[in-house]
Amino acid sequence: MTVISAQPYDYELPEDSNIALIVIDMQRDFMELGGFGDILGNDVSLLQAIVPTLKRLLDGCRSRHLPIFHTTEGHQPDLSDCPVSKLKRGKGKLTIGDAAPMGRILVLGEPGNGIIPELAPLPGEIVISKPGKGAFYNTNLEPLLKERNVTHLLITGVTTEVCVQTTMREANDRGYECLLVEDATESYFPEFKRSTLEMVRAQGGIIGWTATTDRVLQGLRSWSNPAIV
Ligand code: TIU
Repeated sequence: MTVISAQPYDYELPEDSNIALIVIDMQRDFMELGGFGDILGNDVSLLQAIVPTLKRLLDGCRSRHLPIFHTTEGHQPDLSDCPVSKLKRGKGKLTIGDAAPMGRILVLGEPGNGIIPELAPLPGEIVISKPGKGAFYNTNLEPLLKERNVTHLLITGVTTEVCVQTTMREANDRGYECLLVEDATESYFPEFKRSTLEMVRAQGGIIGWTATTDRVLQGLRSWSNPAIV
């Protein structure tokens, strides 16, 4: 049994479990000026703080041979997968699909949709394009996790209370044991991040667990991917 020291209590990885890392939406659209996060009126510089920590976690998970899934939020160029409600939301001057400094906003394949270079996926890591906030909605994430017998998920990325929390709730309802990595997720609103961490682990871990990157890496030292050994 591998144990990660977490809140509200230890997060356990029994012998027959398998754990994967999910990195949500570390794309230029949310991290840089001129992207979707910026046009919604957010201070995108706040999200930069987690990049070195998330890189350290990613490298640690790579060295332990965890399956790694990256996601990006984006839409087909014809926007056929974007609900009108999402297009209209916010009443801003620019919206999804409009031309902006990093290409068309939140459109797949545009420069803004690319994952930031520091966290670029390696060959063999899976990149899921998702049209919604949750990574399970209208994607093939669940069958890919099932193929790999994944039972436990480390959840990271941006933003904590939007795509990260939505994904964690979707995963929790599907039976995955989820741990949100506290210093590998960030929000444009520090109080929303704090609240999300609290609501996830409240009521005996109603949605799952939270722990720091150091604790996760410490726990994973004794972990071997059953598909590798
Ligand atoms: N606006 C905001 O906080 N987030 C998003 O729109 N998407 C993600 O969280 N990825």
